[in-house]
Amino acid sequence: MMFDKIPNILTAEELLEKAFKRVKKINIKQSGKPVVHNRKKTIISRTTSFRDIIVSNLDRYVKGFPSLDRLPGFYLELIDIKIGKDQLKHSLGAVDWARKTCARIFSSKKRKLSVKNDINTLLRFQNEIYGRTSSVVKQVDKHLKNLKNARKIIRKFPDFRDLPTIVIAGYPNVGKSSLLKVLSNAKPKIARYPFTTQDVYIGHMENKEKYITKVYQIIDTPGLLDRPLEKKNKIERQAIAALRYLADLIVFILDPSETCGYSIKEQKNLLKQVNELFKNKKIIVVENKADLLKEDKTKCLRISCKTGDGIDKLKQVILEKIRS
Ligand SMILES: Nc1nc2c(ncn2[C@@H]2O[C@H](COP(=O)(O)OP(=O)(O)OP(=O)(O)O)[C@@H](O)[C@H]2O)c(=O)[nH]1
Ligand SMILES: [Mg+2]
Repeated sequence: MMFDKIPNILTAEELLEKAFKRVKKINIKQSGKPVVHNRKKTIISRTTSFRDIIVSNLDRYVKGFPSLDRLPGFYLELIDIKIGKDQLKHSLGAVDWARKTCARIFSSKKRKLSVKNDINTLLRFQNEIYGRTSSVVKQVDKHLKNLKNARKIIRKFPDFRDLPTIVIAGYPNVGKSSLLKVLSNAKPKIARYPFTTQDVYIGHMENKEKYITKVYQIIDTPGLLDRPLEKKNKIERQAIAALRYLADLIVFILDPSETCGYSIKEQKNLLKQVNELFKNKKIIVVENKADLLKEDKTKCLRISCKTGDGIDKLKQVILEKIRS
């Protein structure tokens, strides 16, 4: 998974504490050398290690994040929705600035950290480096916290594979997650209220084709409401991003029973919007909850995720259409 590389990120206070704790353990005892010499060596070594710990940690943080310019469109969009692309870039930039500044603070004093100096002079240089470095790290505390939070969010991103992909979409509560469940190995949360699904989820559907088992990726999305793109909230925007960046085929679900809580008119308006937004994508429209309605005047494929009616037929249509 591409996001496993992001290391655990410490706040300014935690990072400084870790560095101070570690350098305190350094005590140089070269036998045959005078005590003063060993004390001086210890001061120099502690200061150098302090710098190394701070700079290498900040460096790991920045490098651990995937390069935003090279990220697949869907992930970039998810980052923008959940974290804010510009905010993340800004925080990465700030932490990188801190790394460079801490390295420079040390280099400017490095030559003075010499055993030729007396202990008090060495201690003064050490304290200057400790003090200035600490203040730089504290200055970017807000950004370290942003990165810590971003890591938490990014690590939960679903792991998409490069497979033929079917995205299920429709109004809230129409049975999108129920369909994912009957078509794939996934076990999504299903409930009687709208907006049960708040993130994009994935499942895999296997199909034996000649002598090989082919795998298809099926994606369940949060419900969409019939309103202009710019009015859609963060949860809906994830569904739009999945349709835009991941879908080779869209399965759009209608609920003519209206037990979802939304009229069929609203649902059809949304279908129109989806058709317009994704003109070049293949789309299958299905009516779910066929067990609740007897009428049969529609041209749509009718299914019931509850009884399983029409599911095999739908699977067949999906496979034909995605291969065409
Ligand atoms: N009677 C009947 N109920 C169904 C059918 N499919 C789903 N349901 C019910 O409809 C409700 C919503 O199902 P979900 O699968 O959670 O719907 P969803 O579209 O994923 O909903 P959100 O994630 O909130 O957008 C649940 O109470 C399901 O049990 C069906 O074919 N027949
Ligand atoms: Mg759902």
